[in-house]
Amino acid sequence: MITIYHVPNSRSQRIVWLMEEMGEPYRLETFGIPVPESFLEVNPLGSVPTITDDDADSPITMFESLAILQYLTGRRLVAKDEVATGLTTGPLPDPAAYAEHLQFLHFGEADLATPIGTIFRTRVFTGEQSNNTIEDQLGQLAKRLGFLDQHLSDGRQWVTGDRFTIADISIGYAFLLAEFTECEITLPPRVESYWQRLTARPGYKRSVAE
Ligand SMILES: N[C@@H](CCC(=O)N[C@@H](CS)C(=O)NCC(=O)O)C(=O)O
Repeated sequence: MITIYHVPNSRSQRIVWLMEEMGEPYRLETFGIPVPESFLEVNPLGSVPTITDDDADSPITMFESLAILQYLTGRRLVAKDEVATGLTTGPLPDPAAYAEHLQFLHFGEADLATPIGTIFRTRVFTGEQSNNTIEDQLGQLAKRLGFLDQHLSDGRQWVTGDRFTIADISIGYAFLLAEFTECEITLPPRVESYWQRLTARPGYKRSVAE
């Protein structure tokens, strides 16, 4: 069984969402930030998400949300599970599709969630509501959202085409984080519609109800 160490609205939301999409049972250990001292025995960094997998030959503990998304789908891909196969993209038979998948999977964290998180942390931990770094990060976010809007202009439903994948979970979480942290970004129209499609998914709804 997979155990997810979970702080609601944090990046562990990505993992709960994936498990709901896959329909795989999981166990939640839910807490808040600052994380409890006992959690440092599981992950000395104290960061969420962290998962443990006690179904593996020897127990596995891992952190980093996108790596976990890849692990949880990857291990079922190896087992030829159809649902997980639909949610991810491997290197064969189409390297171009694999490259696009990996690019947008990481775009969700590196290009979207990280600057949003940095703005939030700056405001909470330094008390500064506006400074040159925050302005710069907001400018970067506007540029990246504009790019995403353009990317969606061919009418695709999901970021890599007609198939919903973990890249959509990665990006979708960034919008949830923006809402939760009240980051003053405006989603361009096609990105806004994409966000509506994401939040309409039963798997998303179940994950935020947890
Ligand atoms: N890149 C990491 C970021 C992990 C991260 O920063 N998590 C935050 C919550 S969203 C956290 O654990 N904060 C608690 C802390 O740093 O003490 C990932 O995607 O998992």
